[in-house]
Amino acid sequence: MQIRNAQYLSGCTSVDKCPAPILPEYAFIGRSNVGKSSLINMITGYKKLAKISSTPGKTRIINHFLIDESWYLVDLPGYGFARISKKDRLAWEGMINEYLLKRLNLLCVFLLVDARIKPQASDIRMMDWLAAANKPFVILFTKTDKLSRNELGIKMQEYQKHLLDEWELPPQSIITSATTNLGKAEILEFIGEQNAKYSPGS
Ligand SMILES: Nc1nc2c(ncn2[C@@H]2O[C@H](COP(=O)(O)OP(=O)(O)O)[C@@H](O)[C@H]2O)c(=O)[nH]1
Ligand SMILES: [Mg+2]
Repeated sequence: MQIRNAQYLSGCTSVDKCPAPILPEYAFIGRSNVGKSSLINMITGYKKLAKISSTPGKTRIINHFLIDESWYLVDLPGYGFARISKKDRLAWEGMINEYLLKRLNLLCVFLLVDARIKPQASDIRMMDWLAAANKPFVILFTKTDKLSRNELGIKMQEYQKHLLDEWELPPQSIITSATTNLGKAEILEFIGEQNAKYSPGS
């Protein structure tokens, strides 16, 4: 699949204010700075679609993009701030959990994980939560251009080993780089397959 057109649709502060749930939807979630906006720009081919910032912001907004008038991409606010207050963290969790549970057209969550670092408790917690909520998800390993081939192999093996401690069948994953376009075809093929299976109300 190829994307021909992508446009910013809306930013909402709660699931009830999101666009009508009439098209298949895919959400990008992950720790702040993991590369969500960069990856959205990479797969759409629009360099400035999702705002990229190297300083993590605190805005809690669910950003919708309309792709080829036929499906939605969603950029969710990041988690894992070291210095976030408990109140802010709970507000984030409440909003995200509600979105993930109530958004029935959400076909799959892409959980972005920095390929360079060891498994983070916040990411593992998110995977556990998604599994418990029965929400399909795919791990996207990001920033792999910053690793040598050899380092990447080692990191991926370590991560899979960690996942295998908990999962009989580890979650599906795709290796990506927003810099080199690695993983673009695979992500778009995956979305294309899901879109083809989608029928509203099912
Ligand atoms: N080298 C490299 N840098 C990346 C990649 N993806 C994101 N970055 C950088 O990481 C920082 C955070 O990216 P951003 O997309 O804003 O992350 P977000 O907070 O998850 O939306 C920015 O400085 C990006 O340029 C990647 O694949 N390779
Ligand atoms: Mg971002």
